[in-house]
Formats: sequence, C-alpha cells, structure tokens
Amino acid sequence: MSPARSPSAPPAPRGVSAGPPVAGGRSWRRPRPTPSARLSAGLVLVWALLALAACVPTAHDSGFQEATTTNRDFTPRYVAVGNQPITLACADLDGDGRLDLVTANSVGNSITVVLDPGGTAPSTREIAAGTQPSQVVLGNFAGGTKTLALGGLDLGKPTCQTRSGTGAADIAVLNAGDNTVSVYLADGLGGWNAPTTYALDGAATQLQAVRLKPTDPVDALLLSLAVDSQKAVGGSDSMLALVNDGSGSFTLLRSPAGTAPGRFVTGDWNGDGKLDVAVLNPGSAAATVLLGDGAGAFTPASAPNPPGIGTAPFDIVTGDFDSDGKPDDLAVSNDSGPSVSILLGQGDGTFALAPGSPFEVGVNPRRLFRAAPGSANLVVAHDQQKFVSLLTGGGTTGQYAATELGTGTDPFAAAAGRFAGSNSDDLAVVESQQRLVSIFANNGSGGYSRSVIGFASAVQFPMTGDFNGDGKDDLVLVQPNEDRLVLLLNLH
Ligand SMILES: [Ca+2]
Ligand SMILES: [Ca+2]
Ligand SMILES: [Ca+2]
Ligand SMILES: [Ca+2]
Repeated sequence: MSPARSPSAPPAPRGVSAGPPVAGGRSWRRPRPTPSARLSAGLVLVWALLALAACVPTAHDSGFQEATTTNRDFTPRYVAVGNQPITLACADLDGDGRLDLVTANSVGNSITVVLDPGGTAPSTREIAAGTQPSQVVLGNFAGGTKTLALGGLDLGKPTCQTRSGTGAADIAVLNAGDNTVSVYLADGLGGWNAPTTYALDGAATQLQAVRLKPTDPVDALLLSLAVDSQKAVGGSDSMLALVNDGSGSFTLLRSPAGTAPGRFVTGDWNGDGKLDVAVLNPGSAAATVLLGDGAGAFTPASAPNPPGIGTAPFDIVTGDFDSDGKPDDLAVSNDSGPSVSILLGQGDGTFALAPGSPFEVGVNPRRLFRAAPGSANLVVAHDQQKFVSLLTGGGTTGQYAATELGTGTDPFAAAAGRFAGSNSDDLAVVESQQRLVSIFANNGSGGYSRSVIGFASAVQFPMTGDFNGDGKDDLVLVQPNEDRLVLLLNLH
C-alpha cells in the first residue's frame, strides 16, 4: 500500500551541501548550513509542528513514517521473506531479463529467493540453509552461460548490475552459526538442488565468488578464515579457496594470510592475469597482499604488508585511485587518525602510500563505498556519528580531500544511483538509529541536497538496481525485524 501524500508536505528537502573539496587533503570540516538551508530546516520544523497538531495520519500498516519523510519520489513495496533477513544478493536468477533477489534469513536459518520483486506479481521461495546464514553470493558454479553478477554490499558492490546469459544462477551461502558453506546448484527446472555443505574449521568474515583466472569457465569461492575460539574448533588463520572442479564440486585449499584475516578484496596486483587478494588483519594493524597461482593457492607478495595501515583497519576497497587506468589500488579505513589510507599498486604486487596519505576523516570511520559506480570518489560511513565523509580525489597523485555530509544518527551503509532525475550519481545512506534512508541528490558540481524517507522499523543493506525495468534506479533494503524486503521504486 502506498502512503497517502500529505498536502502540507514540505516543498523542499533540507539542504546539506558538500561544498567544494577542502584544499590540502589532511583537513576536514563540516560545511556550515547556508541561509537557504537554515530556512529550509525552519520550514521543515514548522511543517513538522503543523503536522503534529493536525494529526497527519501515519501509514503504520505500511511501515512508513510519514512524519519523517521529506522525499516523495519513492513508492515502497514490501515483500515478505524468512525470519530476520540480514543481507541481500541480486542477479537475474531465472534468466528472464529482470532482476531477482536472495535474502539470508539469520533466525529463520534459510534463504528466500524473490523472483521479479519489481514486477506486478513477485514470487518467493524459502529454502533451508545452515545455522545463522550471514552472507549469500550468486555465481556460475556448474557451467553454461548464466545471468549473473552481481550486487552485494559485502562485495563492496551495492549496485545490482547483470552480465548477460541465459541460465539460472547458482547460490552459495555462508552460515556463520555452524561455520559452513552451502552450495545450491540450479537444477535447470527453475529451482535448485539440495545443497552440498562444506565444513570450515574457523569463522569466515567474507565469502566471495571469483574467477581464479580469466579463462576459467566457472566460479570458485574464496573465504577469509580466522580461528573460532568460541567454538573451539581449532583451525588456522587463512585464505581458503574452494576450488571448483568445473561441475560445482569443490576442494578446499588453504593459504596463510596473516593473523585473523578479515575483509578482503581481489584484483590482479602483479599483472599476470591471475587473481590476487589483499586482506585486512584488523588485530595486527596490517593488511596482507597475496599473489594467486590461478589454481587457488596464494603466496605472500615480496612486500606483503603495505605501508600506512593504521590500528584497527576496518574496511578495504579496490579501484583506480591514481587515474592510471589500472584498478589495482587500495583504500583502507583506519580507526587511528582516524583516517583512510590510499595505497597505489606498483604493478609488481607491491603498494606505495599515496602522497599525503593517510587522509584524515572524522571519528569512527567504518565501511567504505563508492560515490558512483566506477568512481574514484569514496564515501565513508562513521559509526555512531551523524555524518558520512565524502572523499574526493583520485587524480594522478592519488590525493584526496574529505568533506562531511550531515545525516541522521549512525549512518552505516551507502549506495550510489541516479535517484533524483539528473545525469549525476546521487547517494542513498541508511541510518540505523533513526530508521532513515537519506537521499543525497547530486547538483552536478559536487554539492548534495538531502531528503529523507522514514520507516517505523529499522532498514538495512541498501542496494541499487532497476527492479521494475523502467530505466530509473530503484533501491532495495531489508527490514530484519519485519521479516521483509523493502523495495523503493523510483518515481522521479
Ligand atoms: Ca529474473
Ligand atoms: Ca596476479
Ligand atoms: Ca591505478
Ligand atoms: Ca526502476
């Protein structure tokens, strides 16, 4: 059900401009509100008070909080899934050209496949998983051409983009509660076979489907694995490759990856065409660079620990941050500083700190996101704060400058997309404590204006995609406590 529009809705969103990048790169400051922003904020306050006095109805049954919503460009649609969905993956699962979704349902010990969530008649199917599934990835594990790949916040790709194919995607699920990976192969009949489950001797931070070398016809799986002392299962800290025999049957291959490896990214750091890894070791203030042999084994690079990683590194992304055409650079968020380190790939498996790096940002930097697909500009979510940092740069020196965009409390995830009808990439930021999605509309010259969409229950895990095929970017989120997806269809 769509919420009714209020005739007294505020005409303009609250203005929060990023302003020009701060010169010098090591400083950051919160932009002062402009007079028009203060006026808009005042109008919002007046409207809120009037709305309160007039008892503007709130559409509780739809989970939507009218009183906090200043962005009317999106129509919410809800799709029931399993118990406590905590994460999402997307692909065209059935090869019909329209995007589909899979949720991992943490309490339900299941996944839910949602076919065509943006269509008129979405269909869902809940499938049993292991204990506390925490991540779902989609891939081509058994050959043929499949329509895939893919969005997933855990992959640093909160945009659902497909590569073409004709067959149904296969599914892999990381089960955090019992340290297993379950692989579901498409059965060719519109469903999936009963899973094959692989036991891990440690706790995995991240699961990713990868091609170990470009000529591989199928995907392998990579995991970063740390000793799980809580479960006393022993094991060892490692990168674990699940090497695919071509039919969707996997063999485990372990490589050392420093102490307690956590989040990782993949790329080709030495230019030999074989997939390499850079993994964070949060407890030892380090990252470890591993070079792959194309068959699932990884060995440390000649200088395996890049310089400039601060204490408590939290997140890592890869991209082309020095505009040399090679997406072999790294960005790492660090609690110390607090800062973001930019590390430039040297082409031989080593990395050099960009001039001026690490770049100082506000307190508690956590997840890193791209400000636009393929962009060298980054968004930093700050734990328990009321802003995200926008890191702009990526010129030939890898120099960056930070500004802040004001948000609600505890922004923890961002997704880029064309949400506001212009040709510039806008941002959606999810804020847990105020149950808000902030839409930052890009003015095309580096400034953003903010409007918000409020919910009665927390939303998580924003992902961008055109789910109804009208050419406009939509948003999808999970609402864990309501056991459902929220699809925000873009009407702008
Ligand atoms: Ca589909
Ligand atoms: Ca390589
Ligand atoms: Ca580069
Ligand atoms: Ca759309």
